[in-house]
Amino acid sequence: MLKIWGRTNSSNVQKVLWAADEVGAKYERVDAGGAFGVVKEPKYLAMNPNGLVPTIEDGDLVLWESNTIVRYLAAKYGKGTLWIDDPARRGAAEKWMDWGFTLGGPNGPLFWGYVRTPPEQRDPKALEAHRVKAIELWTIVDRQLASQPWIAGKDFSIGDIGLGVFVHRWHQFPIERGNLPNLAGYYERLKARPAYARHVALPLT
Ligand SMILES: N[C@@H](CCC(=O)N[C@@H](CS)C(=O)NCC(=O)O)C(=O)O
Repeated sequence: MLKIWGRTNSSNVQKVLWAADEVGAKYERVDAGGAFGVVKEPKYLAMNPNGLVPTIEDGDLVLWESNTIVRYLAAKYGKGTLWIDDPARRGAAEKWMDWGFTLGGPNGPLFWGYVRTPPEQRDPKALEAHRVKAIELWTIVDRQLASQPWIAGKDFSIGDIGLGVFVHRWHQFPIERGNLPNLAGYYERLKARPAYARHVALPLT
C-alpha cells in the first residue's frame, strides 16, 4: 500500500494527502518531521537525503519533492480525474502548481511570523514587506480567476493543489488582505471540496 511520510501540519505534506484523496488512492500515513523527528534517522535519510517531508513509498518506488509526488499520484491513480493527457493543458495546470513555490516566498514567512512566533518576537517591518509582496502575487491569482472557477480553467487541477494550501493560510493571518473578490470566491470553492476540508482547511499550527 502507498505509504506517506510526513506531519499533517506541513503544507507540502498537505498537498500530497489532498491529492491522494482527490484520486481515491488508499494510503497509510506515518508522522515524521517537526516534533516527530524521524527525518534525520539513517533509515529515513536513505529514502530522502534532504531529511524533509513529504516522502512516499509505493511498492519499490520512493519519491520526494511534493509537486513531483502530486504529479505521480495524478498519473498513476488519477486517470479521469486529476491526470490530464493533453500536454498543453497539463502544462497549464503544472505551471500554477510549481508557481506555488513563488507564492510560498512571502507566504512562508507570514506563516512562521504569525503562527509560530510569539507576538513579542515578531518583526513587524519584515512582516509588512511580506504582506505587500503577497498581495502583489495574490492579485495575479485574483485576475486569473476573474473568468474561470479554477486556476487552470473550468476544471479543478493539480494547479489548484499547489496554490490551495496557501489560500487557506493566507485567509487565517491577522492582516489586511486587500480587495481580492475572486480569490475570496476561490477559497469558498476550495473549502467545499471534502479532501481540502479534511487536510488543508484546518487550524494553523
Ligand atoms: N521542496 C520540498 C520542500 C520540503 C520541505 O521543506 N518540507 C518541510 C515541511 S513543509 C520540512 O520537512 N521541514 C522540516 C521538518 O518538518 O522536520 C517539497 O516540496 O517537498
